[in-house]
Amino acid sequence: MFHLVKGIYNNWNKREQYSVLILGLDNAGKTTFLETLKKEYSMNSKPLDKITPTVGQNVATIPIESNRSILKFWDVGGQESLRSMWSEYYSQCHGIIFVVDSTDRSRIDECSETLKGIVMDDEIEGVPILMLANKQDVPERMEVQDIKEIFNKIAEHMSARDSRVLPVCALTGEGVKDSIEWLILRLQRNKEARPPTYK
Ligand code: G3D
Repeated sequence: MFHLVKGIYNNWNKREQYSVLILGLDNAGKTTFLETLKKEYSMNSKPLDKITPTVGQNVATIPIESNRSILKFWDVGGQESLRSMWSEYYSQCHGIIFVVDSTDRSRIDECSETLKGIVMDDEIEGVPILMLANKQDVPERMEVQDIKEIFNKIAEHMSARDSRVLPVCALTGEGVKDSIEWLILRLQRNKEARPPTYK
């Protein structure tokens, strides 16, 4: 009887878990974005001036929809030496956030080549991709429209799937929650194509 009740309780209590990769070149603001996200969802976060370059991985689990679902974010580091490891995470991921440093004109080609490498990988077929034009607080930034143009060229290589470019400022949090809300909707819509795991 105990096992039956426990089984029913576990089944009733199981939560959908979506894994989201946070990718982008080093210094794009991935870790800052993740820490700000944790703060926005009332979780413990590091002070933003204490962030150091990601060498291993930063992982954060954020409950959403009154705890009925979980988003698990993986910030796996963007230095060139670490990028070859990204593909190891592709088969398990339900969504990708690609963070762009809108102030770094000198690396925009490298950024676009890196993104192209991601979208061409068969393992992420159908996975929604959210591209964040970060550091929009800096006056010398590239405009979102210019970044969209770069992204649209890459989108030609993608099969039909959800993708969007949104402006954010990870440092102040502007646009951060809106961007996640966009992603949550797509993850849920994509549920049948790529089922969530259960916890
Ligand atoms: P990464 O994890 O992608 O490597 P970080 O990037 O999160 O470590 O951020 C790299 C630098 O960019 C940090 O500055 C961080 O404060 C800054 N940064 C991140 N997001 C924003 C933003 O929205 N606006 C501005 N102005 N700066 C941002 P430092 O000086 O610590 O290297």
